[in-house]
Parts: sequence; C-alpha cells; structure tokens
Amino acid sequence: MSRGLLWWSRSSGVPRGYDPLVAGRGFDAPPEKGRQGAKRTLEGGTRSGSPSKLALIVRKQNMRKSEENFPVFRKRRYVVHVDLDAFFASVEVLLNPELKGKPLVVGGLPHERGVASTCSYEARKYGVHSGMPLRQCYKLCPRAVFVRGNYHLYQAFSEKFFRLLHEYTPDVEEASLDEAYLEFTRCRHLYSSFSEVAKEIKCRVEKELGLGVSVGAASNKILAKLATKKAKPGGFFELQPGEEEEFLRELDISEIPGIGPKAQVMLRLLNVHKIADLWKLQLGTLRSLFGVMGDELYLLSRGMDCRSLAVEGKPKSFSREATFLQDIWDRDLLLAHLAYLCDRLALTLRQEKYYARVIEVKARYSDFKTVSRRRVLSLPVQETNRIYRLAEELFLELWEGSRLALRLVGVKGSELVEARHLSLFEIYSEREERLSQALDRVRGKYGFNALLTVREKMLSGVYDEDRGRGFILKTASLTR
Ligand code: TTP
Ligand code: MG
Repeated sequence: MSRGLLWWSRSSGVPRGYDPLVAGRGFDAPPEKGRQGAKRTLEGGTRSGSPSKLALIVRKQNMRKSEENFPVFRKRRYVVHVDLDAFFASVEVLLNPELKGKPLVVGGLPHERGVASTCSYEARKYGVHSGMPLRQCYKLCPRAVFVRGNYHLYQAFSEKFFRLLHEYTPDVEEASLDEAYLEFTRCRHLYSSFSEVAKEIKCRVEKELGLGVSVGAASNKILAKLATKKAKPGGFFELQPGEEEEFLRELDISEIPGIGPKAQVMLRLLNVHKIADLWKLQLGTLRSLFGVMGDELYLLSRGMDCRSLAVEGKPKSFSREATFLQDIWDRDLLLAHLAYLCDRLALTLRQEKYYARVIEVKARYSDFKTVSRRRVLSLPVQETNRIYRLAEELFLELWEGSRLALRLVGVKGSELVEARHLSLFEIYSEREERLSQALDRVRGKYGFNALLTVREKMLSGVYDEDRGRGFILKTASLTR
C-alpha cells in the first residue's frame, strides 16, 4: 500500500488506503523499523524516546514566532481568553432582574421569523441554542421568555468590556463582541502572578459590568479558548504546562476551531470523534481530506498554536444587514432598507476612519438562497452617497432578474484602508465628502434620525425609532 495515497471505498465510506495500523505515525516518521510499540505522545514524539522531528520543527517555529513579537522572552507564553456568558441574555437580565433564573431567548418573539441570537443557560437545558429558528425554540421551551433585544445597548456593554481589558496589557485581540484574548508575555514583569491578574479581570468584569464571564488561561490561543469553554459558565480554568495531553484527549473534535459540520461528518465516518482519535491520523491523511487546513488541524489538535494575537485592532470589514419582519418584494421598500444600511455603514467607516476598497451587497431570498455581488474600487469610499449608489447598482443587478421576495439584505465594506490616494485619472469631487461631514455634524448634535433621505423615511412606518441611534431593526448586525 502506498502511503499518502487515498481513495474512497464505496462500501465502507472509509478512505481505502487508510490503515489504522499505520495511523499514528506522523508524516515525519521514519519507516516502520524501530517504531512499533512506541506510544505516540501529544508532542508528536514517543514516550520512550526523544521528541519527533515535527515536534522540534514546531518548537523552533514557536520560538521564532514569539521572538518576532517578544524578542526578549524565550519562556512560556501566557495567554488569557475572556468570554462573557450568554452575553445578550445577561444584559437583558441585568436590565430586568425578574428574568433572572428563567429560560430566556433573545432575537425575536416566538411567532416571528428569524433565529435566536442567544439564550440564557436555563433555556440551553431544553436544547435551545444560538442560530436556532425562534419557532423551534418555542417548541422546545414554550415557557421561555422571548425578547427582541437591543443591539445598541449590547454594543455599549461591549465597548465598556474592551476598555476594561485594555487597562491590563497592550496585547488585546478583540475576537468578537464579547470575547478577547490577552497576552501577558510582553508585560510579565508588571505582574507577580498571571493567574491572579486573570482572576482580577474576571472579578472586575462581574462587578463593573454586572455580567457573568468565563476566563481561561494557557500558553497559547487555542488552549486558552478551550480552557474558557471548560470554565463556562462563570468559572476560571488555568491549564498548566504538561497538562495539555490529558486535557485535550477526551474533548470532542467539534471543539477545535476550523472543524465545521462538513469536516465533522467526514471525520466521524473515519470513527474519529474525540481529539485523541484525531492524533491517530497521519498528517498525510489530514492533508488529503482537508488540503492545507490539514496541517493546521494536525497542530491545533495537539494544542500547538503559534498564532500571535491580532492586536492591531484593525478590522477586516464592516457590515450592516437586516432580516425583515416579513418577506419583501416591493422594490422601493427594499431600496429603503439598503439606503439605511449603507448610511449606517458609511457612518461607521467615517467614525473608525477607514475607506472601503470593496463594497459587497448580499440578499437572501425567501427560500434562504443567499446571493451576493461585490465591486472592487480604484478609489476607496466612506461617503454615504457613493456607497449607496454602488450598492444600489449591485443590488439591482442581482435582484431585478428574479424579482423574488427577499428576507434579508446586507451591505459590507472590506479591504479597508486608512487613507486614499487620488488618482490623476479619476474624476473626483469633494462635494460628497463635504456632504457626509455636514451630515455627521448635524447627526452628532441632533441624533441619527434627525436627517434621513426620503427613501430612508419609508422605514418610519415599519420600525420603531430611537431618535439618537436610528431605526431599531430586527437583526441589526454588529459585525466588525
Ligand atoms: P457567544 O459568545 O458565542 O455566545 P454567548 O455569549 O451568548 O454564550 P456563551 O456563554 O456560550 O459565550 O456570542 C456572543 C453574542 O453574540 C451572543 O450573546 C449573541 C451574539 N450572537 C449572535 O447574534 N448570533 C450567533 O449566532 C451567535 C453565536 C452569537
Ligand atoms: Mg459569550
């Protein structure tokens, strides 16, 4: 049998060429001689012998990576992962203490379309989870309290959360609205004990934000994140060096970031359910199954992660989208939504001082089919009118042919740049820029909805308004 060659057996669904007897030898393993009976360890070495070549390469890589970022220290990294518990639901409970201890679903009312943004831990006992259609949540837990949610409020809590975290170290990666990695390797001399700092952060978040939080501490990002998962809800878990193998062994493969539902199906067909099962697969097998991702999977499953924190805080994109209360086919009403979302997106771009080089429009039909169109621009944009004109063009291109009812539209600005260089060959007028600046000034003083276009005004009859913040959409997106 040739190693590295893999083809599918129709009868078993298991790749032929995959031999469990050979599995367990790393890609770097020498031919069989002298290897039989040697038990593989997490580090890719053998219990009886020295670490394998792979382990040495990884260690070297780790060292080089950390040298780039932390030139002085060659010791263990110290990474803390912090994640708020049932974030949106916890904010709701904070505002309305009567909800405490009750199953709570955030995202809409039971009869409404759309999905749950999140739910309290009491609701999770019934099988309810984020992303589940609201009607299904209701079926599973009819006595749950359902709330639509207030996204502006969650954003305000999120900002306060990150401000607090930034007090402790300059190396903070804001991974999502309620989740961050903090690295203390660089400022290790400031603290006598890292676990004490991690615990202090946990206490302060609970006290100053009034929200439950879970904290994990380990020597890299993946282990810290998995430690937080173990600590949830409301706990602190620190993974000590040397404990990695035992910690990872029994975890389900779905815990590894990057193993999505499709990959899980494939792995489970190979009888790989736990992370320890994954260790038995050769790198070559993982490569055949997942391409370049196979390498990452091989390392992450062994708790090896040399990724540094994305601390610059530079976002990759900003997007705004809305799921409608009912499917919409009316062209003007669709464009009204699009205009409002573009307006919000443009405002964010200006507030964050970015220009977008790519504008993308997304539409979801009533049958959930999702389509998108994007345009790469030679002149990056942040002006409301420029963004809307482009978005309208893209939207009509993708929608007018079908004229089907839609359940969602969205607009995204990506490939962000901090300054734009005007081209000699580009016709450019400052008018739009000045108009946007004037718009921001008025809105800064009188609130977002103080100035709306006639098109946007159509939404007044559809949604409630928060004069300062705009319309209260059903699923306002807060993605960065
Ligand atoms: P998560 O941190 O994934 O979830 P959570 O904080 O609600 O619960 P956990 O204790 O497991 O961390 O997401 C943070 C918030 O992001 C969540 O409260 C709601 C929002 N969210 C969505 O809107 N849609 C989603 O699909 C998910 C996963 C989260
Ligand atoms: Mg959370």
